[in-house]
Amino acid sequence: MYQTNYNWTLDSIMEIYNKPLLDLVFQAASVHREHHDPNKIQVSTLLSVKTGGCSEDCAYCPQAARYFTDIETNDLLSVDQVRVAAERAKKLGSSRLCMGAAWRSVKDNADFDHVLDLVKTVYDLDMEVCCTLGMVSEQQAQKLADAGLYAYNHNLDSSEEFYKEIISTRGYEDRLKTLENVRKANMTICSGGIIGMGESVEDRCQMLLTLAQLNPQPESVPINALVAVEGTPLEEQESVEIWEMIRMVATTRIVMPKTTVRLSAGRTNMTKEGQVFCFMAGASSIFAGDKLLTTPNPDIFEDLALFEKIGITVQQPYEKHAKPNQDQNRTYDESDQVKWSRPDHVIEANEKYKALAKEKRAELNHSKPS
Ligand code: SAM
Ligand code: DTB
Ligand code: SF4
Repeated sequence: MYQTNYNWTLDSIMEIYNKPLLDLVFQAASVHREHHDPNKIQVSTLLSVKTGGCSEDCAYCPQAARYFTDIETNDLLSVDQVRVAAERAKKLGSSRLCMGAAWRSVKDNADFDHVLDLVKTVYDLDMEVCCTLGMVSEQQAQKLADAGLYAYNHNLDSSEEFYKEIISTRGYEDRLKTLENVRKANMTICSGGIIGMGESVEDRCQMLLTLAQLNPQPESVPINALVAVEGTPLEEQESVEIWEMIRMVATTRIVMPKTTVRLSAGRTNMTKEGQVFCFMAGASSIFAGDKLLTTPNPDIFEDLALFEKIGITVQQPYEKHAKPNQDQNRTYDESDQVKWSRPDHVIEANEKYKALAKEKRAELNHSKPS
C-alpha cells in the first residue's frame, strides 16, 4: 500500500511533476485507486455569502475593493437565502456547501454571529458545511466548529516566495497560522492554490511541499486555474494549458494520496475531455454552482450529464469523515485577539491597478449628471 509520506523534498516533487505526462498520469491513477473509488466524485457547491469590498490586495481577486472590476457587491445573505441555495445544491448532488466571504479576517461581531447561524442552518440539512472567511483565530475557529462546520477553506495559493509578488497586505505565516487554528478546533482543512499567475514550476511544487508537510495533510486540496479578471493586476495572464492542470492534479494526488483533490476555478476554459483526464489523474471533486464566487462556472446539469455518460456517481455527505458534533455550551476566551501581520513590501503592479481604479472611479463621478 502506498503510504502518506511527510518527508517529501522539493527535488522529488519536481521530478514527479516533470515526468513524461502519460507516466505521470499512470502513477497518479494507480495511487488514486489505492485510496479512493475512481468512479466517485465529491461535489461542493460554492456560495458567496458576502461579495466584494475586501480590504486585501490579492492580485488575482476581483473582490479586492482597491481594483476596478465589474462585480456586483453584496452584504451578507440571509438565513433563508442560504437555506434555499443549500437545499437546491443537495438535491442536485452536492454533499457540501462552501460559503465564501470577501473578508481579510473574521471579526468578533454581529456579522460573524450571523455566519454561525448560516453554518447551523446548513448543518441541519445534513450537508457538510465549509466556510472560507479569511484569517481566523483559535477561538473563532472553535466557534465555527461548535456550530457544526466540517471544513475550513484557506488557500496557501503559491510558494512563500511567489506569494510576496501577489499579496502585500498579509504574510504567508498568517495563512499557516490560520490553518493551525483550524486544526486545533478539529475541523478538516481545505487548502490549495492557483496556477497560472506567472509562478514557476518550482513555486507550484514548493506549495505542494508545504501542504504535504502539514501533519495531518489537508483533507482537501483545491487546484484553481487563474480566472484572469479585467481590472485586476493579473488581467493579462494567459490561461493555463490543460496539460499544466493535469500535471498539477496528478502531482498533488501522488504527494498527498488520501486527500480530496478538487478541480476548482477555471473549468469553463477546459473541455469535458480535459476534465475527465484530470479525474483520471486523481481529481476527485469539483466546485459546482451557477458561478464560482463572482466568475462563471459550468452549468451543474452539464456536469451531471457528463458524470452519467462516463459512469460516475456522486459522493454522499460524511462518507469520508464523520459528521461533527455541535457544542452549544462551550465558553470562549474572549481575550484571544490575534494581530495579523502587515508586511511592509510594495507590489508595483498592485499599486498601478489601484491607481487606475481611482482614475476610473473619478471619471465615472465626473460623467454622472449632477
Ligand atoms: N477572503 C478569503 C480568503 O482569501 O481566504 C476567502 C475567499 S477567497 C476568494 C478564496 C480563494 O479563491 C483564494 O484563496 C483563491 O485561491 C481563490 N481565487 C480568488 N480569485 C481567483 C481567481 N481570479 N482565479 C482563481 N482562483 C481565485
Ligand atoms: C477555492 O480554492 N476556489 C474557490 C473556493 N476555494 C472559495 C473560489 C474560486 C474563486 C474564483 C474567482 C471568483 O469567482 O471570484
Ligand atoms: Fe479578499 Fe480573499 Fe479576494 Fe484576497 S482572495 S481580496 S482576501 S476576498
